[in-house]
Amino acid sequence: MSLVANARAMGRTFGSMAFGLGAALALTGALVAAPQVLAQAAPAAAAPVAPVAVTEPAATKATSPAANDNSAAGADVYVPAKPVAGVGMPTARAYGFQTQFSPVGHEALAMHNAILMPIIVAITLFVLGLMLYVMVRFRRARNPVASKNAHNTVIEVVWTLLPVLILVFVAVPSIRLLAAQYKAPPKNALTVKATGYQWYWGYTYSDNGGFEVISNMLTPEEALKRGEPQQLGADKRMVVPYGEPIRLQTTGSDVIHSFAMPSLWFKLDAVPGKINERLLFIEKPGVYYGQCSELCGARHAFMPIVIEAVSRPVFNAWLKANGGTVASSKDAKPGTVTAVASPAAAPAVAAKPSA
Ligand SMILES: [Cu+2]
Repeated sequence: MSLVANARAMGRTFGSMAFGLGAALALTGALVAAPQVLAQAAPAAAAPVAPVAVTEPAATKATSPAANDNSAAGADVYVPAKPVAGVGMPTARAYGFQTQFSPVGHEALAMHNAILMPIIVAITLFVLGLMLYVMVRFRRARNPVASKNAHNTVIEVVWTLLPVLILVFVAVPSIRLLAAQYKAPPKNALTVKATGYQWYWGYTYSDNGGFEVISNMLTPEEALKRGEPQQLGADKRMVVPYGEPIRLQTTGSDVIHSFAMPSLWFKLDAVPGKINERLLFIEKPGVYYGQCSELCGARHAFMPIVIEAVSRPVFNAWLKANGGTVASSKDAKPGTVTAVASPAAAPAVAAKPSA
């Protein structure tokens, strides 16, 4: 076979490869260009086990997370709420982020969906388009004599300045988000300390008598019985009020753990001999699931975190039921979120007490 024929055959091969790449890219682009798909989905990595569907009547499934508001049941009594499938927990076969329930979570998700993803997709498509063009237009068969150009001042200025401008454009909202994530909690915030143990969590209510709630993962059978997602359900929950600032502190008792709640945009290492703290603000009542996110030993994968956000009166009742005290300065502080479910939507009697 002559050299020319060889080059032609190679050109054809490259041509079909380019077509295949283009088709694959078009598909990827279509997928990526749908930010709402991303916004609804949960990270696949955070879903080691498909969550068990809640085996409740349609009333529980169909209602919004606000349906978990116990205060709607009338009396200020804490009854563990049933989780709502797909809310505050990972979803099977999903990708992207979980739906957010905190102000900083909304900001971060918007940063990802409206700024980072479009820029990344545009740059990727642009570079791939350039590569395909060069591969086809300047292949040896079509362009046997290569150009000897070594400099082009205009292009060099453009490809230096453009990336700088893009980075500056991304840096402004990025730094603002970083600052928002580490904003100090206000002085009157409720303090809760999460301690990581090998391999379970303890929640200490420092402002309310200093009692500690020890939380262990449910066995698969028990989780199924209670309608809890497997490997995410725990026997005791960290109960906190919604609609008010919480100073969530983390520490480790033995090794480094990490307190991570994907749907609340909260992740903070729990380090022995040290207290980290961050502001946690939960907008809606509901049950939210997370996991230890720092490899901490043999049972690292089996120390889930369950936060239940309830109204302030129900939280106070829960404190008293657990032998805690109710601080007067923080008593009956009105929540800034006023969403309350209709009484019929709260399945108070259906919930199985775990406290
Ligand atoms: Cu851990």
